[in-house]
Amino acid sequence: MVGAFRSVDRRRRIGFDWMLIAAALVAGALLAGTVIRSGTVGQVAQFGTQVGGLRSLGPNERLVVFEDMSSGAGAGWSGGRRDAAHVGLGAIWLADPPHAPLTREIALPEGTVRAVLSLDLIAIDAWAREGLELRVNGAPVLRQRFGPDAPATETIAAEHVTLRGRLAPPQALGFDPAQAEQRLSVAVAVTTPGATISLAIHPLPADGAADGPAPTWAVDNLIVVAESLP
Ligand SMILES: [Ca+2]
Repeated sequence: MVGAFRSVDRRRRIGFDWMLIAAALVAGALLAGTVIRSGTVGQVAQFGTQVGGLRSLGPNERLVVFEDMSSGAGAGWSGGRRDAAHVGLGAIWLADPPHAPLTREIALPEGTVRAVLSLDLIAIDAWAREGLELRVNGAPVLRQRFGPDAPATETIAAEHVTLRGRLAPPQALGFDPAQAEQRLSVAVAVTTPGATISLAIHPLPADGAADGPAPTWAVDNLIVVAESLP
């Protein structure tokens, strides 16, 4: 986490407790890919302030989780393991075994009125319309299928939840040189979240298929920002 964000120069006349998070994964304005949104344009404000492509923290916002897996983080997940063996993918949190969901309970500071979670879901190796479902506090909010002819991202309306994301084009990044990885970057804003947020990622079998072995997948760049009232 050290070096991943830095204090803003005070000469900019903003509070010295402001920080910039190196979160191109959240902003990603220059990345090609498919943009996914639920909610209206006006709800963009739900995701906080972006300055020059970086997420900036306001005086009422706190960084609760920042895990790019470059250090030994990730222990909060229900299972899986850190993998840093593939330079193209960097350090990631591998679902292991891949058919098991990954879940995470995230405690929020007292008085949190909104939490913004962001993370990358990475489909590795051969996917043929199998998918991943993201759940927040038990409610499915997004389903993404991967593979050559996978359908568009499916977002599911849930109370107090606004969502956006970006599906990057396939890139061969390491596990199997013959296969391309796919990365979906998701941000979820949750209002009145309570004391904790539960996050779960469930593998989905291909449409119409019985449960079977799941392809390999991973999580990376989990960031949680909590906002309280002034
Ligand atoms: Ca990483």
